[in-house]
Amino acid sequence: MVRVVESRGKRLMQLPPLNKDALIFGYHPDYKETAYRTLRVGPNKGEKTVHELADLLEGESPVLPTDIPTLPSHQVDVLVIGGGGAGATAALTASVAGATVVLATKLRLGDSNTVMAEGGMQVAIAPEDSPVQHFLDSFRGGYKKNDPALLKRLVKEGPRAAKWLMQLGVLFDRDGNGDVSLRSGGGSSQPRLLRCKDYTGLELMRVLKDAVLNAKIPLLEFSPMVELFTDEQGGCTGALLKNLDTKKYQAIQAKTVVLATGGIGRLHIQGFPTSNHYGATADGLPTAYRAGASLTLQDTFQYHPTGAVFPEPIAGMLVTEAIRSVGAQLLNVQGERFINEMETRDAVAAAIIRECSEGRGIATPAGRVGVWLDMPQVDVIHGDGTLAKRFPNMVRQFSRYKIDIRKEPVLVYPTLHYQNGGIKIDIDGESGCQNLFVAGEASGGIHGRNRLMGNSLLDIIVYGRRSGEAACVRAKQIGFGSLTLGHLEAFRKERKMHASLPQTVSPLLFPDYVHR
Ligand code: MEZ
Repeated sequence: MVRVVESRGKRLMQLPPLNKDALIFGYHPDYKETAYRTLRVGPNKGEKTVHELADLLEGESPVLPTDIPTLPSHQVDVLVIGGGGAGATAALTASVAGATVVLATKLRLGDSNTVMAEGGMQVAIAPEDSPVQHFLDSFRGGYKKNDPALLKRLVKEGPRAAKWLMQLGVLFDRDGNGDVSLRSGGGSSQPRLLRCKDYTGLELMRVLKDAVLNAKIPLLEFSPMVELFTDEQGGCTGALLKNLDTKKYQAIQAKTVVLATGGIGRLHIQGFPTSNHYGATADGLPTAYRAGASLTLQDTFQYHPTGAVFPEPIAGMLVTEAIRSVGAQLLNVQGERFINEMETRDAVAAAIIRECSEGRGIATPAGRVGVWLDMPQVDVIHGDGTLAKRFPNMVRQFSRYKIDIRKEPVLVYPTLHYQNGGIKIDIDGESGCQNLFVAGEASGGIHGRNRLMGNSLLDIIVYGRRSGEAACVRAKQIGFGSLTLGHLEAFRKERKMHASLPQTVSPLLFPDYVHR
């Protein structure tokens, strides 16, 4: 720590030359071959993903034909599954468009990764910016593997999405003139992050939750989806939920379903800690997969460069990129900078892993390793009080462990933050299984192989709205389908053709910390 303090003010702005390809292929976890295997069953058979996800996709359903109740408890136009930002947005939009809606969620409305999003939401609204520029930055950041049609809608509808949120009551930070103020994010050519200090997602969810409650959308909380229903044509017709209190199954018949079950962090891929919510166990992926929806970019994950590694109780907790965007620097044990802190996340994460694996990291008492993030540098650059004013959440989170980030650097290491891929969708959010729409982190294709900061809060709003709207329109055109599990029978038959498939039961619903 002494080296960090001593080097402040005389740190070279000149960084070692960056060979980005060598850095990423050499050190980013996405390129660790032993972490991957080829899928043997389902729509993506023959393609690779990490073992932890493959275990779920190739796993067994908990549901037996005798588990299906004879009658559905609800019949609705649109069933939304997931109580985070994407689910709430889809439910609100479908309801305003005239659909009858039920929102079912594993935990409570709002319990999700959305509330943990800190740094902001990207929207191209500055006079010198444009959706085209936003597209180009995101496409470059995603290694041009983004689905261009999906990305185009994301950036184009950004300003409208932000306006919708403001009309609902979201209080974005403003500058001295009362205009919304914008900050820069890694890999972006323009400042375009709308934010609410460093608890942007919490503020969004506060407002969305209120709106869902005010709209009196029926809620089924503590009721995770364990299987989707399909009809004879293979289209989605509803879902089977499990009441966590009574352990009883409940069938919901719906003309359309919007899946917004969120991310994957709690699978702790490759043993990484995570910034994700307790419920982030990828439940939508195996269930949609069994129902015939294919995945895309299922081999790429985002390891946010700066997760806390000390103290142990907060290992994995997000330390927002926004702190780096205003000057906090990364330093190895020698007190040397080793990467431009505003490089894309995959490069910064790979550089930290390289420093640590080559002996230039700092060990924690619990046996982890990390590098320094010099947060006091922010107050040195912008004046005392900046950290407290702009990052109250960060100051408070660390002060609970008697660490004053205004005075001392903290130790960080990459934390599993986001699944870049997910269920393949079209521009209305519809998956390969007809009448099954997907919004938010469970979907894939928008972000390519590396999502830019702030594009996920935008994604949940833009695609929450698009899928909610499209699900309502479709529901008005069709009738109810039968509630069968024909797809599951077919999947089970396919499984039987392989002797050594995992015995994992999926969806997982909760992280398996006992065995870990
Ligand atoms: O979009 C994100 O992942 C984000 C804003 C994270 C952060 O660093 O705050």
